[in-house]
Amino acid sequence: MPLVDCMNKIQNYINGSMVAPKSGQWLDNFEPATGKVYSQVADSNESDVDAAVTAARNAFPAWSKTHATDRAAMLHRIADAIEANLDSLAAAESKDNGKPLWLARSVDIPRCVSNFRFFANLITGVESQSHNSDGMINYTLRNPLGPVACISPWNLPLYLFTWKIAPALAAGNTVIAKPSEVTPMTASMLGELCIEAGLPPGVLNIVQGSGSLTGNAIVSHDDVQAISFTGGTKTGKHIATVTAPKLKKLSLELGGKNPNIIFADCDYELMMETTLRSSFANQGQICLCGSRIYVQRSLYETFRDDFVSRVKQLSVGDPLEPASKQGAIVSQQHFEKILGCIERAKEEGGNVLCGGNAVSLAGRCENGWFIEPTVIEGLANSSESNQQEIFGPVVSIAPFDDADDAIAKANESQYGLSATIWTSNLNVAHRVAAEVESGIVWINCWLARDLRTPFGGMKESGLGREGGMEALRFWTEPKNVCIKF
Ligand code: TXE
Repeated sequence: MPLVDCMNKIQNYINGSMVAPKSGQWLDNFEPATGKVYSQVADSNESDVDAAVTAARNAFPAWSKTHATDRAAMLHRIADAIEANLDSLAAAESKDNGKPLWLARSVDIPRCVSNFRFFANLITGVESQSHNSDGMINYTLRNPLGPVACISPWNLPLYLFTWKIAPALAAGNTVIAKPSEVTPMTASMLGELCIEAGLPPGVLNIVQGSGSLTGNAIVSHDDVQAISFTGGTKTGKHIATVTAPKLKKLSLELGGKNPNIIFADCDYELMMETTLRSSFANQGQICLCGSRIYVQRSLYETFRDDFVSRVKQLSVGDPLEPASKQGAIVSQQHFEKILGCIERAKEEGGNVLCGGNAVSLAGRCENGWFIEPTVIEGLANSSESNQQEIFGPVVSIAPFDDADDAIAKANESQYGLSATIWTSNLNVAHRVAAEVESGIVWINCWLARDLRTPFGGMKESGLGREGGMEALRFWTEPKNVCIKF
C-alpha cells in the first residue's frame, strides 16, 4: 500500500477517493516526540462535510440492501488490508500520537483488525426477535438508520476510530467519520486501505479537520441520522445540545477518573504489575486508566514504597526505542495542561512522591513533549486533582479502612466509567463491584476486553454503550410488525 507520504498532505477520503479540502486550507500536524510539524491535515469545512454526507446518502440504498454475509466479507477484506500493513500503520500511529512503537504494534493496530472481524462475524449470526400470542404474531425488524457519524479522539486513534466505524458499517449504515485533528494520519491510511479493499464509494467517508469547524458541521448536518462520539465530557455535552433538538440518536463515551481499589488480601505481584500498566499505559492517556489508587491501610505503606520505586524505573524515552516504557504526550497543549495539573495538586497539599517534571531528552527528541510518570499522595478525596480528569501519567494514592470506606471514596466522583478491584475475597469482590458507580468493573485484572460486552460509563462519563449487540442496536431502528390470524 502506498504509505501516506508523511511530508505530504493528509487528505479526506470522500466518495471513494482521496481528496483535498475544497477551501485549500490545511492544519499543521505535529510529531509529539520531536515537537515538530511533520505533515499537514485537511481543515475541512461545511462544503467538504456536505460532499461526504451526499456520498453517504447516495451509497446507502445499495449498501443497506447488501446481504449481511456480503457486508461481512467486505469488513474482513478491510481487516485483511490492515493486517497486511500492520508495521506501517503502527509506525504512523506512534509518530502521530507519541505512544511507544511497541504499544502501537502490540495493542492499537491489532485491535483495529479485531474490531472489523468481530462485527463482521457478529452480523452473520444475529437472530431476529419474534413474539407470538393470542392469534397474533409479532416480528421485530432492525433496519439501518442511513448516513451516520463517528467522531473519535487522539488517545487511541485508529483503535477507537474503527471501534465505531465497524459496527456502523456492519449494521448497513453508511458513515461519515472524523478522527481527531491531533492524530489524523492512520485514519487517512484507512481510507487508502478501503480503496485497496474495494469498499464501494461513499460507504465510508473520512473527513479530516477541527472539532469546531468540521466536527460541528457533521453533528449539525440534517441528513446525519446518529452520532457516536468519544472524547472529553465538555465536548460531549456540547454535542448533545446540538443534536437533542433534532432528536438525533447520540452515543457518548467521555472522560473518567477511575478508582483502583486494592485490598490487603490481593494477589500482590499480579496487582502491582497490572497497576503499573493501569496507571501509566499510553502515558496515562486512556479513559480507562486507574488514576485514583486506594489501598487498604494495612498494606498502604508497603504498596506506596514498592510502587514508587517501580514507577521510577519506567523509562521515558523515544517512542521508537523498544526500551521506552513511556512515550511522548500527544500535544504541546496537553503537555502544558498535565504539568499545570501537577502544580495544582501541589497547591492542594499533594506530596509528589516521584515524577512531576517534564523530561528533556537528547537527540531527535530534544524538543518533544515528555513527562515523568508521577505519583502523588496526601490529596483530599474532594480535591480538584482527585475530581478532575488529568488524562496523563499522573496518579494519586490514598489509604482506606474497609469496603464501606473504599466504596464511599470511589463513588465521590462526577465520573463513572470504570473501576478496578483487587481482592481474593469473593464476597468483597462482588459487593464492591455491585456498589461502585461505574459502567465497567474489573476484578483482579485491568483492560481485559470481551468485545461482546456493553462498554461505556455513567454519570459524567457518558451516555449509552458500545460493544456487541449494544452497538448494533444503537446503529439500527427497531420496527415491530404484528400480524393477526
Ligand atoms: O477531546 P475533544 P480532546 C478527554 C481528556 C482530554 C479532553 C479533551 O480529558 O484532555 O477529553 O481532549 C472532536 N463538534 N479525553 O481535546 O475535544 C475533536 O475534533 C463535533 C477522553 O482530544 O473531546 C475530536 O475528533 N466534534 C477521551 C473529538 O471530538 C468535536 C479521549 C474529541 O475531541 C467538537 C480523549 C464539536 N464541537 C480525550 N469539538 C476518552 N473518553 O477516551 C471537538 N470535536
